[in-house]
Order: sequence, then structure tokens, then C-alpha cells
Amino acid sequence: MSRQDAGNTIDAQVSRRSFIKGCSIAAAALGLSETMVPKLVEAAASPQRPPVIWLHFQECTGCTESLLRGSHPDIGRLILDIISLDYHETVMAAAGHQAEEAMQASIDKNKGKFICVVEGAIPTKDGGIYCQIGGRTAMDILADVGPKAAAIIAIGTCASYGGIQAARPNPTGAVGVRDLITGTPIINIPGCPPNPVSFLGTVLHFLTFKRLPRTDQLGRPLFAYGRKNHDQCERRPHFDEGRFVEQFGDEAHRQGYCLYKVGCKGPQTYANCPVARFNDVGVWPVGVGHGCIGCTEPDFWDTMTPFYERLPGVNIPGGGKGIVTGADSIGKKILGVTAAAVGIHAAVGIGKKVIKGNKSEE
Ligand code: FSX
Ligand code: SF4
Ligand code: F3S
Repeated sequence: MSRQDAGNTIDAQVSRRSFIKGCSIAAAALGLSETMVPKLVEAAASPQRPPVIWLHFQECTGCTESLLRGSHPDIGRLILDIISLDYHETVMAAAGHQAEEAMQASIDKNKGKFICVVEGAIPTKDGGIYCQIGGRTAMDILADVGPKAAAIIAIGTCASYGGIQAARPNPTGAVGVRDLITGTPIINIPGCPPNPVSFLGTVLHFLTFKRLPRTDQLGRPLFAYGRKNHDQCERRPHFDEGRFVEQFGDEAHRQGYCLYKVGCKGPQTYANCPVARFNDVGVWPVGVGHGCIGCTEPDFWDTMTPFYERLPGVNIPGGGKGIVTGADSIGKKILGVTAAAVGIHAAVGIGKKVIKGNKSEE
């Protein structure tokens, strides 16, 4: 064996190991047992890779960036290995008419079989003129492509619920995919940006079980959004014992105490951040000393602000004082906007209702 061949073999082994590791991470995120990993690997390694048309609308491209910059294992590479990315404006080599033709050719060839990923909100005001690609509005493109897909994955809070574009006063009438498309299975992977593991788990679930994972009433997969960050947070013992950071940089902050009083929205945020974590070093916002701003929740730019003031309506066990709703002027000030979020979560809280017809094997 030449040195070159030996190198290639090692590369292939590393790549295979990384491939299996990625599938194991996805299986764990999906709540599947180790015994299911070979089934996921088999589905992921199938030569019939599902075609994916990835549409970009109103957004910052952070969803794609966080996905493709992920590594260890290289989740971005794994995703690119298991799907056939036929159209993606950020990473494709083609441009202009050539790119539009590639998209059309893939849609014609794979009608009813491809996955449509939507990144970004869709402006609806004034005929949707505020986002146009190749001379067509985002509304037109989605109305054309969406119904021809086997399933739509709305990646990011923008595509799921409108995101920052839909923040008051929502000048372009931005909405999420589910506001415009019916009749095609749609799943939301919110987060600004979302965790790549949640996206990978959803894709692998679809490939393995031929359907999308079970969701909550907001269209989010339960495997990733079934629990609040607060209930999985490593600072939770401090919350339970009443040990709070009062000010960024104080001794309590240095000690890693709970960030609720400096604005953490973890008690009202459904996500898997404390478990899935981000980037090579396995961090998440609260882990590095910043409160959760609730980025997986609909309208969080309106309902979770001010970001650095405490969330009202939260039981604080410490000190025997119980409920602190409206306990100070800050709480009263934000009670109105937060009430909407609290209302939403009352509907999807403990014993969340699962959308029918979207059952899965897990
Ligand atoms: Fe939105 Fe994605 Fe926030 Fe950005 O593109 S969810 S603005 S991080 O990245 O759509
Ligand atoms: Fe963690 Fe925030 Fe909950 Fe405190 S309030 S336990 S920092 S999620
Ligand atoms: Fe977003 Fe909160 Fe996670 S801000 S990234 S849901 S910790």
C-alpha cells in the first residue's frame, strides 16, 4: 500500500467514525436507544440521497452558517453527505439563470419526493415585494415550490414564525411558512440560529422512518423542544436554592449562580440548548454567563424583551416568598408583552398536545 493509499484509508476510517458518531449524536437527541443507531446509519448511508431545495428569504443566513461551521464531528459535512443539496444560494457554485434552472430541473424530476428547507421569513405586505429572488417574490417561490415537496423544514425562528422581521411594527408583513402553506407536512426548527443537532435529528428521522418527528402545537419536534431550558439547566440548583446573580460581573456571577434576575428567559423557553450545546467546545448561552433570550419562541423579539429584565410570573422557591409576579416595577412593565408568551406556553406546557398524524417510532 502506498503512503497515499494508506492516507486515504485512514481518512475514510476517520470519516466513517465521524459519520457513525454524528448518527449516534442524532439518535441520542431523538431519544432513540443505541440499538437504533445502525438503522439510522443505514438510512443515512443510502445511495438514494433525498434531494433538498433550500430557499433563502428574509434572514441573516446565521442558520446556514451555524450548520456548516459546526464540527467535531463535522455535522455540516454529515448533512451534506446524507442529502443531495440541489439548490442552496449560499453554497452552490451556480449563479443566475443557471441556478434557477438547476432548481427547476430538480423540482420537475423529484416532484413529491424532495425536501424543501426554508430559511428566513416571507414578507406578505404590498404583494410580497420586499424579498425577491430572480425577479420573483418569496411568496411566489414558496407557493410554487412548497406544495411540490414531500415535506418542508422551516429552519430558524424567521422561517418558523417570522423572527426579527416580524417584530413590531413588522413593516413588511413578515410571516412564517406555516402561515402560508397548508397541505404539505411542515416542521419548525426554531432558534436564532437553531442547533444543528435538531436539524440533523429531524432529517435523519425523516430518512429512517419516512415521516417527520412528532411535534408540539407550535410545529416544533418534541425531541428537541419538549422541555424548557430551565428544567435542564446546570444552574438550576442555584435557582432552587435562591442563589441569583444580581448584576453582571458580581461575585454571584463569578460563582456561576442563576441568571434569572438579570433577565434569563429559560423558564419560558422550550429548547434543548443545555443538552445539545453548540460548537466544538460544547457551550450554550447560559453556560457562558448570559441569560437565555428565548430565541426558539414565537415573537420573542417582542415577548421576551427587555432581555435584561426579569421574566414575571415565575415561582422563586428561595426565601419562602413564592410567586414574584409583578413584584417590582420592571415586572409590571413587561407583564403585558410577556403574558402572550406565558399564554402560549400554558397551551403547550406539561402534557403538551401532540399533533395528530405525525406519529413516530420513538
Ligand atoms: Fe433568522 Fe436564520 Fe436568526 Fe439569522 O438565517 S433565525 S435571523 S440567526 O439565521 O433565519
Ligand atoms: Fe438556568 Fe436561567 Fe433557569 Fe436560572 S433562570 S436555572 S440560569 S435557565
Ligand atoms: Fe436561544 Fe436560549 Fe438557546 S437564547 S440558543 S434558546 S439558550
